[in-house]
Amino acid sequence: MKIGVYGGTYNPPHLGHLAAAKAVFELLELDQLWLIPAGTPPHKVMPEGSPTSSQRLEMTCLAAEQLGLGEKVRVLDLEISRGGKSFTSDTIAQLKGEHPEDEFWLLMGTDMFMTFQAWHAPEEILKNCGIAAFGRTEGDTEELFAIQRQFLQKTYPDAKIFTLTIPGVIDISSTELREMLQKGEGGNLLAPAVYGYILRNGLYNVKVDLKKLTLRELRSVAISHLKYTRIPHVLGTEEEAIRLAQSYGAEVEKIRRAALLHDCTKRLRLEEHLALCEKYGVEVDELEKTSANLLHAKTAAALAQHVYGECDEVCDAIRWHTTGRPGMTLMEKILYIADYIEPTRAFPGVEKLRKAVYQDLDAGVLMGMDNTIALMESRGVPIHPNTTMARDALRERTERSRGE
Ligand code: DGI
Ligand code: FE
Ligand code: FE
Repeated sequence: MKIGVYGGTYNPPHLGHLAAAKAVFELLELDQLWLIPAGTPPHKVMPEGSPTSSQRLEMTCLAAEQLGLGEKVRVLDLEISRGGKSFTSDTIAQLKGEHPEDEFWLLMGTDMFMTFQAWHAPEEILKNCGIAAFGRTEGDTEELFAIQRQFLQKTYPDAKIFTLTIPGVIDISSTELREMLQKGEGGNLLAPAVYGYILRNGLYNVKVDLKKLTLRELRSVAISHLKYTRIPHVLGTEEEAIRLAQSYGAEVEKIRRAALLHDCTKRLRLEEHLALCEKYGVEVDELEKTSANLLHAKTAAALAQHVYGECDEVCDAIRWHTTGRPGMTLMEKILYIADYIEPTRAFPGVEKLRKAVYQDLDAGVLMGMDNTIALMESRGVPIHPNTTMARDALRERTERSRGE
């Protein structure tokens, strides 16, 4: 296997890292890309607002997911868990020792490449891997690269060196970026999930009140809670909910906020849901105790209320988005069904359901509930009483209005 290794402090990981990683991955036709956040020297005093090592690790994981390479990209904690500052030569030697059959390529930006001979044990590094240097700015010309490449090639005759300029790559200095973040700028230089994570944890002294986030900020924060594969679903739900709110006269801003947060705890395990319920005093019945699927609606509503300060209407829409309940409000119905028919959903009958929803909301929601119940029955999943009661109440209501 051909494996690219890209180390850095990732403080924070930004779009420059991602663009470079992606370009090298493709140009070198790598099979794997391993991102390795560096450890920090134990004696070094970090400026206020600095992320901890594990927060840098988490941000790097969020950023890595945005590459869309799935299992082909991994984030390794070996330098962070080793503690203190690591020499690249040790890291590479360790990786090569563990994976002797694989071919390693060390990714680095221009500044690192230009001073490579001054690193600790460069010959040791070159014994175990090739180096892939990329120009990060328009100014890093191939000419400059060539001189250094020739020098290294002469000094280390067996070295494998590959240089590439990545056209249009965004040049971002982490130092400047941190200063920008402090001033409330720079969010556009980060993957939304990473920016959301920074806001959520108040890193780099960003001063935001989580209870007063703008819709844009809330979107980033919401995305930072999600697994990469769920992002299109949540953005699709927002889109569908806007359309439905416009058709049926609901408050667009509120339904958008509800849609963005509706699955924000979907990533959690059952124990984590139960811990959140305990923390926020959420009552849990016997069936819910066994089902993360049922609990995610309640824990997401709890975060919406207690962490993000959302109003009752928004929280209720989130709370009832999985089961529904008797006497659902317009907002609750819209979120329930937007979740079901949003553009990325593809199941037999979805087109018919979409049509029905835009013709008559109640009839559409009822159809959705009937489908869900039938599907769960066929799979032997225990149905929550709220689900059944919600369906019965809506059925009665639609039958009554038909009879009139
Ligand atoms: O979170 P999503 O996947 O976007 O959708 P959702 O919140 O509507 O549903 C999540 C899961 O919950 C889905 O697999 C179906 C399941 N579910 C819905 N109603 C009930 C239920 N599971 C049980 N056990 N009982 C229910 O009444
Ligand atoms: Fe859900
Ligand atoms: Fe959902």
